[in-house]
Amino acid sequence: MSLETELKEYARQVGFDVVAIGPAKPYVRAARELYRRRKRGHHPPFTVADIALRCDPRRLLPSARSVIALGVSYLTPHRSRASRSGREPRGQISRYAWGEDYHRVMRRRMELIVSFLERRAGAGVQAQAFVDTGPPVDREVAAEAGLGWFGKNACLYVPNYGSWVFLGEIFTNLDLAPDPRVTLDCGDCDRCIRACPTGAITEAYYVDPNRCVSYLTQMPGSIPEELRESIGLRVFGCDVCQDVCPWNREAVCADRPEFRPRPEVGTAPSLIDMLRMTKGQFRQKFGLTAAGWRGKKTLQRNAAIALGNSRNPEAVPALAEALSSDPKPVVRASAAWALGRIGGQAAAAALREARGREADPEVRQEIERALERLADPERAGAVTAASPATPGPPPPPAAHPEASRAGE
Ligand code: B12
Repeated sequence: MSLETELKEYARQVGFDVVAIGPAKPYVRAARELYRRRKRGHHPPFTVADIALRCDPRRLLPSARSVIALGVSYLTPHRSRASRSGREPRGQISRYAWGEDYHRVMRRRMELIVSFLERRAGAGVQAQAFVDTGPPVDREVAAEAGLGWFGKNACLYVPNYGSWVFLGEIFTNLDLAPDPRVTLDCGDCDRCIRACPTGAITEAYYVDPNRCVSYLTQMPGSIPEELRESIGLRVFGCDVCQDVCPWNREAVCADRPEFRPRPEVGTAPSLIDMLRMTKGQFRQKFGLTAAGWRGKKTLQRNAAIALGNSRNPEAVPALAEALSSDPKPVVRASAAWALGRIGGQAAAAALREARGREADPEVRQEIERALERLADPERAGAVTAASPATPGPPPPPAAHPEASRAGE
């Protein structure tokens, strides 16, 4: 059996769904696209700034000859039950953060593959593995190796599995036979572009990261006011552009136990509990998932925004409590915005009370704006709805139930 065949069999044994091999050569398109994005102020967040390093495997492993692209499906049959009404409004967590943190899962499995290569191909094997947080542009590496193809939402689609696939790669000095590229495309479908809640897919294959709801739920600081409403009930990540995709409706449901929703959180956690959670509860609920990496403060900020979007008066006591006593200004500021959005006497009283004692200038400003909105809802409505920075996308296609539920 050839090394390539053995390697692919072994990769499946250790828990990868797809494997493809490509040559270790510079990624010219990715470099061009990264420079284009940088010029427009759309450089992908959370990535290293050195574009040449990202796009040349030999800058990371000088002896690299081949690239092994790996993917594991995270699709499970569960659905998110986010809801705005009732005593416990519930937020939405996107699929990729329901189960065990994929970085840990993939790294463990890639280490096994590196050991396999060392055993099978002998001394002198060099190999370096990356997933997500490393410099390589994972989707470009995967596409060039023949693992899949780009959808217009910029996601990497894998035949049979759709885009619900985590990606990783191993650069190695072994000379391995490359696989053919996948030559599928989206045809004239543009559902993802039309469905994006913030209009972040500004053209096919181009996501403006500053507007992408996934980024908004992970960004540091305050979420720009004109985009808060579009986030709906989402508290971590966003799946709309994948949910509405016809390719994904055909996707095989691998239903891997490690990516099923963890019982501590489920797919739609109580927003009030999230806002009130302690450090220990945060660690226990989110510490082992991909939703935990930005910390407790970020999730609480998002819970406050989602509660505002729920417009559910049941949330007022928890928001008032956060506004009066949360030590983080960004959480207090988001709570003030949410109270202004829910409205009513109790919300107004909490805002007025906080105005008297709040020292942080940003939070004070949020309180003032929320009170103005309550005093003159029409004027406040115009601020968000007609903002030129928010060219509300056309209504999503009726087709997908999850997309509309998420945006509610
Ligand atoms: C930064 C980042 C983000 C940012 C920015 C995303 C972005 N589009 O750049 C934010 C926070 C918004 C984000 C969101 C998400 N992310 Co992210 N993210 C990354 C990260 C760390 C870097 C991405 C990057 O550098 N992009 C650079 C730009 C230039 O690439 P690009 O947008 O994909 O553009 C390519 C295409 O446009 C293509 N292209 C350009 N023109 C043309 C023309 C044609 C005809 C064709 C065919 C292609 C094409 O070339 C470009 C370069 O490859 C990667 C991990 C990594 N190290 O690569 C994960 C990664 C891309 N993310 C991932 C995931 C799961 C997500 C989310 C689905 C999470 C969620 N549910 O909320 C969303 C999806 C949003 C989306 N539609 O892209 C997965 C994607 C898996 C997959 N199958 O696609 C990755 C690969 C992590 C992983 N290892 O699994 N992410």
